Amino acid sequence: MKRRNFIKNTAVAGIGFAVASAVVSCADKSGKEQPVINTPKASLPLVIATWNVPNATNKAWEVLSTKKSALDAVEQGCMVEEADLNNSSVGKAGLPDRDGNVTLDACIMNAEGDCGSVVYLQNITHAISVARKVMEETPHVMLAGKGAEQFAVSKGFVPEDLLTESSREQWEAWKIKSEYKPIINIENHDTIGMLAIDENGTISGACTTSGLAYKMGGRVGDSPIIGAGLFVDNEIGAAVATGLGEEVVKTVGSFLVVELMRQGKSPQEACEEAIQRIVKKPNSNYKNFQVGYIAVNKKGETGSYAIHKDFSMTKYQNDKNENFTSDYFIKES
Ligand code: SD4
Repeated sequence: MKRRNFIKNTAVAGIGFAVASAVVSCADKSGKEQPVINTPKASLPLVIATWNVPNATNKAWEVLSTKKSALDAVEQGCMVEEADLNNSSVGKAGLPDRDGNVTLDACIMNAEGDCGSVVYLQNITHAISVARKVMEETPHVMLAGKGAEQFAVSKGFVPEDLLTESSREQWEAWKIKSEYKPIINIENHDTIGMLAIDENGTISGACTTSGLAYKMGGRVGDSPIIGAGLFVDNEIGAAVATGLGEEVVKTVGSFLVVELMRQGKSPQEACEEAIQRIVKKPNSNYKNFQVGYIAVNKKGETGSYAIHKDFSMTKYQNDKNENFTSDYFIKES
């Protein structure tokens, strides 16, 4: 299936929240038809996630349909990708750093503005659930490395080897040249960032990743950093990032998207401006890396935008689970 076209995934019927919305496309400056995510008549609840992750949004929707919270929905949705051995950038089977260690970053944020995060977590698949425990059961916001792992074990998480045979083989092959180059898009799914709004308009968000493949040992990206990889403000909306974390951190990207929405921009406009901030920086080397944002506002309108083509957003709304190719900055590519 070509991701440049709208991709329709599993439409799951039967879990009903009624309403209507519309998806439109429009022409860009060159006159080419471009997909744009737009929901003039937004409806709640809804779930959006970075990349093509229908199983994850399906799970989150299922959780919302049992009247559980948006926080439960994003946690359980992210867990699906963390456990998926075909996703090489999240949880178990995530590609390792250059020393062969799989190290996970994750964060979660609720409607009250509480948050929890783990960085450089090893040997525990469900980093997002550990992040939630940090938020709910410690006086802290962030736990790192061994301390995070010990905390997880103390809460009943069972340590396991996250480096699968396939990841090990890919790492061994990479070591032959040991060329470090961020991969622009990993086919179809990648770091998962998920935002959900329940029927009452309560927003939560989560983000989980194994970070950049073959990163330096000890490297931490944007995904566990509140304000960079994820930000939720229940009065305004929420945003989450994917791509080269260093660039997201430097512009405090997700916080920026939410603040732009506070100033009156739509989620789509806010995502576009946050990408512009990155590409317009002096000496920005943006042709060589990808960053993508997705966002939702309090009304349930959504947006997504990236530097390069082939970024996408999965949205579950109105009983439909769909994947939409995002609009992007570099039109000539
Ligand atoms: C990071 N933002 O560690 C993550 C990686 C990512 O799609 O999102 N890849 O920088």
